[in-house]
Amino acid sequence: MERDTLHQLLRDMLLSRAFEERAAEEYSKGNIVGFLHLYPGEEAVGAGIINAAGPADYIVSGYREHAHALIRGTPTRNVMAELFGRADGMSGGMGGSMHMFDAKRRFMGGYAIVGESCPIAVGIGYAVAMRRGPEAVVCFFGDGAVNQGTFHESLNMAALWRLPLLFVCENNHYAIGTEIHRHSAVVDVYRRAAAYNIPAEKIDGMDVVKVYETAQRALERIRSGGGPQFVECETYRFRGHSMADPGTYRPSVEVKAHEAWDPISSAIREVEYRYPTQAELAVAGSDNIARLTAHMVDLGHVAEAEVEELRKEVGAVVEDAVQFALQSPQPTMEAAWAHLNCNRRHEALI
Ligand SMILES: Cc1ncc(C[n+]2csc(CCOP(=O)(O)OP(=O)(O)O)c2C)c(N)n1
Ligand SMILES: [Mg+2]
Repeated sequence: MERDTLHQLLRDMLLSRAFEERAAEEYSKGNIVGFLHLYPGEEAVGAGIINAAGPADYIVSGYREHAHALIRGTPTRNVMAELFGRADGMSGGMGGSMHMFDAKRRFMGGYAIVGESCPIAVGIGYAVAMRRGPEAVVCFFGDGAVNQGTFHESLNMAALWRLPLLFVCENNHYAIGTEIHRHSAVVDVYRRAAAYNIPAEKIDGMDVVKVYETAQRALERIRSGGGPQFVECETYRFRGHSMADPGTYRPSVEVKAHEAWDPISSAIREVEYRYPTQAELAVAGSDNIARLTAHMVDLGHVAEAEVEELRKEVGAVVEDAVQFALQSPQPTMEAAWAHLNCNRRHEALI
């Protein structure tokens, strides 16, 4: 893989991580309110897939989309300002965390409803097909979405009409606190695509190189008229769920099942609720950023010192974004009206 591509992937992942960790901090200060779904641990999926897509392709995301927007190229300042609900936010401060939108970069949202990205992506794919355009549509969703009716209807229509869609499941094995084997009768998500005749594969979503190369191949097939493709990326998120087990040699499902029977550790968990430290995460070894860095150091593409520089650089970008967001004005009531498309004057609509 090209050195520049690897550097881009690493920078995107570091920026996403720094952004999200800072967002958590700003949330606890009260600068961000409402829901805030963060992405640490899953960066390899967003970075690999979105970098493989071309600038004309459309990206449809869910409610965990800040990093997707950043990787797509939306300025950090505008993403942060949106989290702060300010007028300079990418949705004018009207959307907040779950409703980011950047039409210029064909970043088509930001949706709060589980499974909502699928029919939206089908609609965009249908429009592309009707115009006989060369674009592809990337549709992100979580493992929790695959039990929604919208997911199945969307896969069926996409396959039936051979739409240029890349379905990307970010499978972190949990839908909120529910492990996949408790919410899905089929735990190998990619196998569901077979019911709709869509070529599908499951890959290691912690390996950004693998994600990037798989997405590139899938997008090539889509562009050459192969119809929709499906990629399941197995990943793990460090925030939002207890990252109880650093022992990557055991499947976490197995470890959790055993822990559930340990009355002492469950009692401790009741009183001690905290996120793992950076040192604990480093021991866990599954950090996608550490893996990419090691790969690049091995190839002689980057030196440890450069990575440190990069960390500082993205840290400064995020700091600048926070200051920008703090100074950005609150949106006005007029702006709220301007964005409201409802039947305000009771016109006859048909
Ligand atoms: C239709 C619908 N049902 C329930 C919810 C509440 N909800 C929000 S996130 C979530 C879990 C989704 O899990 P997954 O798709 O695996 O995404 P992850 O949070 O793991 O990234 C649920 C049930 C919702 N937003 N929409
Ligand atoms: Mg999930």
